[in-house]
Amino acid sequence: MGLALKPTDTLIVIDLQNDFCPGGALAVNDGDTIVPLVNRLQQQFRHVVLTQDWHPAGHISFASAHPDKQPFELIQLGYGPQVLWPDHCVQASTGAAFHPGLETTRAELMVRKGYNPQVDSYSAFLDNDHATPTGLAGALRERGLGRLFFCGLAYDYCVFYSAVDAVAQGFEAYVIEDACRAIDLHGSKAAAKQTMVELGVHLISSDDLL
Ligand code: VGL
Ligand code: ZN
Repeated sequence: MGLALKPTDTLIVIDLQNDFCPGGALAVNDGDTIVPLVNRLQQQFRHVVLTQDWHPAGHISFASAHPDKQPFELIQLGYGPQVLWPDHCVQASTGAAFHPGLETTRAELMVRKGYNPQVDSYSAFLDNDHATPTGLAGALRERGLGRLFFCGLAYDYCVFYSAVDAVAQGFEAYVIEDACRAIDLHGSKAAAKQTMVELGVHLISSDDLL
């Protein structure tokens, strides 16, 4: 407790999918352990949005799509730097499905991203070209939804970029840190945290809400 929630506050659960959980293609350490907490958090909110990383086979973010490249290498693409990942969250695969323990009933909106074969999309709002919107900002505004609370996977990639873009779009953004887990590649977890603080993202604990 501590933070009183308003009726328009919205919980956005980022990419809580099999491939980001232990046993998955791009497993985040302990990624599955947040599922019960995320389910409890959902009960506190009138509005819940789920996002889903949703790549076509051969996606440009896959190392396998680039000759001589290995997963976790950084390359330059037309739209900027891109980490190359193992093949993950291929559309309609088991890996792309939500973790089976995730409560999905109350989600009023599910946003899929990363479906353009040529452009990756970490953020729930904008593709990595920083130009193509997913439509989420407009959907939230049309519904009159206000403060955005983020949880899910991965803290230092899709949660981070979503929270930063939320602020850029004029939303008040909160990241529920203990309801996230990080990939932590080359110090990305600490860097993400520092940038979020600098840009005015509120970093909170689930204790503030439960
Ligand atoms: C993600 C890397 C690649 C994420 C998605 O959900 O954080 N990370 N695709
Ligand atoms: Zn991805």
